Parts: sequence; C-alpha cells; structure tokens
Amino acid sequence: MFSKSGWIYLTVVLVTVNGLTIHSDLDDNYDKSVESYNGTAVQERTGKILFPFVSIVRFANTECASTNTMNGTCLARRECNDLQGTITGICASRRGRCCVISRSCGSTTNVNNTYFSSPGYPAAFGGGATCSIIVNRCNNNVCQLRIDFLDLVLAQPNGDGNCVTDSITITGGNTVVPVICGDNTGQTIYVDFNGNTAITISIAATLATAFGRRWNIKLVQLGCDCPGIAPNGCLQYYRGTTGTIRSFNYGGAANVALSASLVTGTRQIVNMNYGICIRMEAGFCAIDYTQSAGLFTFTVSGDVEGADNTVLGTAVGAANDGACTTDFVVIPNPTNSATGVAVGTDRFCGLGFVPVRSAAKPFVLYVVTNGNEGATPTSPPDVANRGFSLTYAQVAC
Ligand SMILES: [Ca+2]
Ligand SMILES: [Ca+2]
Repeated sequence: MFSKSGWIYLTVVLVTVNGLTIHSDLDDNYDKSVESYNGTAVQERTGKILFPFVSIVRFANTECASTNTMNGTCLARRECNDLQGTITGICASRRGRCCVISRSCGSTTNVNNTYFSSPGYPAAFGGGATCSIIVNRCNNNVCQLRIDFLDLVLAQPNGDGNCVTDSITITGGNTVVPVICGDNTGQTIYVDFNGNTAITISIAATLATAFGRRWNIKLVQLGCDCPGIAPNGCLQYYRGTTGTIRSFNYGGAANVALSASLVTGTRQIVNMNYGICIRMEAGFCAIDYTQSAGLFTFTVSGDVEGADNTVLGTAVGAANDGACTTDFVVIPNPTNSATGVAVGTDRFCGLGFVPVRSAAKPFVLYVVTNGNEGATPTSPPDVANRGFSLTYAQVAC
C-alpha cells in the first residue's frame, strides 16, 4: 500500500519515456504560476487532478516552432533546464516549453533537434582543436539522423580537391559519408544509425586568421516509421516534383588554390562515391535532369579556364561514356530529353550537360570523383572545376 509520501514522490518524478514527457505540475507550482514569454502573460492551468495539489501531464516531445530561426523540442521546463536548453516559447497546450538545445565542441546529445554550432556562432571561428559532437539515439525507434547544414562555411579544399585545411567527418553510422569541406550551406545528408552506436560529427578547423568559418548544423532524429526517412544508404534524399541538386562545395567562384599540376584549383571534392535519391511522387513516372542556369553549373572534368561560353554549359562542352573516367555523374538508362532517343550511356562529365530523362526506378543519381584533379597519361589536368548544380523535374505518367 502506497503511503501519501510515496505518491508524492512518484508524481514529482519527471521522466521521458518513448518521446513522451510525464511531468508533474507540483514543482512548477512552487514557482510563480504566471510566466511571461515575449511579453505575453501565460496563465498556468492544472491538468487532470490525481491528488490534491498534484497533477500529471503527458505530452509528446514533438518539434515546436521557436521565436528565432531554430526549432525546438517540446519538453517540460525542468527537462529543458536540466539539458541546459533555452526556452523560447510554450507548446503542448501550454503544458510544455519549446526548448532549443544548442551544443558546441566536445559535447554529447541524445535530444532530437539538437543544434551543433561553432564556438561563438554566428561569429567567425578561428579554428583550433577538432570540434566534435557525439549523437546517441533518443530512443530505440530511431533509425536515421538527418543532418541539416543550415550554415556550414569551412575552408576550401586545396587545389586538388582534398580537404586539408578544414573538414567535416561523420562516423559511426551505417552510411558511408564522404569527407567534405568548403561551402555547404543548405545541403542535407542522411546517416543511418548502426543499432545503438553513436554517430560522431567531427569538424577539423585548422587555426587560421581572417577566414569566416562557422557552422550551425541541425541534428534531426528520424523514427524508423517516419515518412521523412531516406531509403537506406541514400546520402541525400529529395522530395517534391522539382528541386535542385548540388555537389558538395558547389559554388560560382573558383578556388584560389593551385592544384598539383600548378593550374587553378578545383572546388570539386575528391573521393566521392554516393547516391542521391529522389522520392518518386504519386502520379510521376520519370525524371528530367537539366543543368541549372549559369556557365559553371556543370564543370565536372576538363579545363574551365580554357573554355569560353561557346563551350561552358553547352552540348559542345558536354562529355559522356568513355570520356568520363575520373569524375562523373551516373544517371541510369537515360534518353535525350529533347529527342527521346536513348543516350546509350549512363555516365556524364565534362563542362556541360545535355538534358536527359530517366524512367529507371527508384530515382537515383550517383556522384563519383577520383582522388585528384591531376593529369593522367591520357588527359590533361582538370582546371577550376566547380562541380555541378542540376535541376530535376519529375514527369507525370
Ligand atoms: Ca574534376
Ligand atoms: Ca578528379
């Protein structure tokens, strides 16, 4: 038989089980009962009364909109305080607090929607020791970590596409994640958890002055049955009937570093070998790829500086099939979008991209780069490659 004190003990305990907060109002009621957020007075209300002066509240730890650009997780106030989070609003019919969890170097988290940011963010980070965060699953029903590079500005690779100054390395998951660097704001990657093994994100940032490196990375834990989960192994995953796919560190400006061949270096990053998946939307049966507007939007192999605008971004600059042995994009079984004629190869490289359509399912595009941009016995070095920006549009059945 429970004693009265035993009941109080049980109801005061605050726990999270399977993404639910079970929370007593008792502790909150010792505090002021009226709180103010954004200048708006909020009257605390009591829930289901189980015992005089004590009530139990249960609510899901869902994502909640915050007053700033970062979303939070709906938690009890004490949970948020224990996690050293920042309360930015209310949620769960005013029972919960929208709690933004932000972490930096040397941290560990098992909280959904944790933000991993550079020291002093958004101010520039001068660099130093490797900065890491260890991400544990928040519960056993989580299968995947979605890593949103809300803001990720690191040093450019050297002229041969190696991330020697700065790099971001992601280990521990069941997905092979290439090492990247440079400008990757807006990119999102998906990493499968390998059972209970934590996923570690490490950013090496070599001490350097006058460089505005910074990052703010959102870490979203996706449940195994979450509709937003990417198919296993897809490093990137796009939804929607149209979109733009960019290679890592794609950008309009050339890298100022010289390559080993002493030519203008590349933004393209070496040793890529990954798949980009696009969800086939209902009622759509094929997918068109075109290069985005601009001269440099498909500069994957070859000499950018030696080509003018009669070559760059045109069919003249485009290469495929056997001409693509080092860096290329693979699109399965394509036809020429304009003529409907089979292209006869799935490899594309060069300095331009002729629009193609693929009806092969699932919709996947593969990205391959070799280990350098240097000359081979049969080809001159690549010069000032930017990578690619491809626009896709799904085709109705
Ligand atoms: Ca290249
Ligand atoms: Ca290469």
